[in-house]
Amino acid sequence: MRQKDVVVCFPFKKEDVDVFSKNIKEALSNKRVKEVILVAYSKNETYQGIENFINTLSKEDKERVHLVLQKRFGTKRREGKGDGMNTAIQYFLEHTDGNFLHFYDADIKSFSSSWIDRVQRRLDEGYDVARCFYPRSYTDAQVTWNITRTGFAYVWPDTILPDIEQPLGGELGFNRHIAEKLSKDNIVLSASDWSIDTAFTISFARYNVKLYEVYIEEGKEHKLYGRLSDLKTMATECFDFIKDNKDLVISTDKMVYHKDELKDIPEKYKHMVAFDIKGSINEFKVGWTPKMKEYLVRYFPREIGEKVNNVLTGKDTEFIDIDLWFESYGVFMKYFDISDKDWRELFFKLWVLRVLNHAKLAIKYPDKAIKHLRTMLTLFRERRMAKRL
Ligand code: GDX
Ligand code: MN
Repeated sequence: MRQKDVVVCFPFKKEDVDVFSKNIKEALSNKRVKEVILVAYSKNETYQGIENFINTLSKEDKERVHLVLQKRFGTKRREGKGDGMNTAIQYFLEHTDGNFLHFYDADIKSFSSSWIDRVQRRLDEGYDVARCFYPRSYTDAQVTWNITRTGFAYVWPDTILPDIEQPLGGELGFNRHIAEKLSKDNIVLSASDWSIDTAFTISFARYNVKLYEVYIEEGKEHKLYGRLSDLKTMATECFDFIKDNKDLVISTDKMVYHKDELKDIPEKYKHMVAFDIKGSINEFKVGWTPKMKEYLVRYFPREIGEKVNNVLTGKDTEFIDIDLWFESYGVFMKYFDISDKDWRELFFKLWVLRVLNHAKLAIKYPDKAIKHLRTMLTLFRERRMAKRL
C-alpha cells in the first residue's frame, strides 16, 4: 500500500457545521490522506463549531487536523477565498511534507472520500493537476459560461483555456512542485478574492502543466443561491481578473490536457432552474443611477442602450443574445473599472440580461441551449482570431 502523502484543504467562511464536519471525516478516512488543513476566513460561529467538532475526534485524528486563520496575501483585491487558498499552500509547504495538496469546498453535501481517490488516481498517473467537473443544471454555471470561458476565448482564443469545462471549480489537486510555483507567483498571490480559481487556471496554462479533468458523475450538491444578485461579487471579481491580465501572453502548445468523456447529462439537471427568473427581471429594473445610464450611452453600441430601455419598459423579452454579449464584453474589457460602483452594477445588469436570454432558451429547448453556449465560445474565438490576422 502507498504511504499517506496527500494533504486535503477545505477553505471556509460561513458554512453548515454538520455538512462540513462530515466532509472532514470523509477526508480523514481516506487511506492516502495524511493531514487536513481547514483555512478559516475569521473566528466566526462556523469556526467555533468546527473547533468543537475537532475536540470530539480521537487523539491521532486531532493531530492530523490543522485549523488555521487565513493570512493576507493580496493587497489590491478584497480579502476572500484567494487569501484562504494561498494560506493553505503556504501551510502545506512549510508545515507538512505531503507530496500532493487537494482542495474541496466545505459545503458539498455529496462529497465523499472517493472524490479524493478519483483526483489522486490521475496525479499518480503523472498529471500535475487534476480537477473535478460535474453535471450541472442547464441554467446554472453562468459565471463560468458567460464570463470566464467567454473571457478566455476573448483574450486567449488560440489556447485550450476556453475548452476547460470547469475553470472555476474549487475541487482540485496538484503535486508539491506546482504548489511551490503557485506560492511564489505574484499573479496568484494577488488573487485574494473570487478570482483565485481563474488565477489557478491561467497559471496552470502558463506553467504548461499536464492537466486532467475528472468527471464526478454524482454531481456537486451544495448550498444554492436564490437570485442572480447572490453572484454579483463573484461575477465582477471573476471578470475583473481576466481584464486585469488581458495583456498576458499565454501559449498552451506544450500543455497536455485530457478530460473524462462527457456523458449525457441526467434529465433532472436539464430541467432544473438554477435561479429565480422573475425575481431577477424585477431586480434588473431597479437601481439604475444617472452614471450607469451615461456609461451605457457613451461607451456601448446604440443597440444595447435600446435593448436595456426596452427591457425596462417590458417591451423586450429576448434579452442579450450572444452577438450583443460579444459587443458588450469588448466594451467592458476596455472601460470597466472595479473600483467604480456604477461600472460594477452595469456589468452585473448586462450579464443578467445575457443569463436570462440563455435561461429562456434552456427552459424551452435544453439541449439546444447548451449547444448554443458552445456556439458562443466559437463566436468569441473566431471573431478575436480574425482580428489578429
Ligand atoms: N477561507 C475562506 N475565505 N474561505 C472562503 C471564503 C473566504 O473569504 N469565501 C468562501 N470561502 C469558502 C466557502 O466556505 C466554501 O467552502 C468555498 O470557499 C466555496 O464557496 P461557496 O460560497 O460555496 O461558493 P460557490 O458559489 O459554491 O462557488 C463556486 O464557484 C466559485 C467561483 O466560481 O469562483 C465554487 O466552486 C468555488 O470553489 C469557486 O471559487
Ligand atoms: Mn458552494
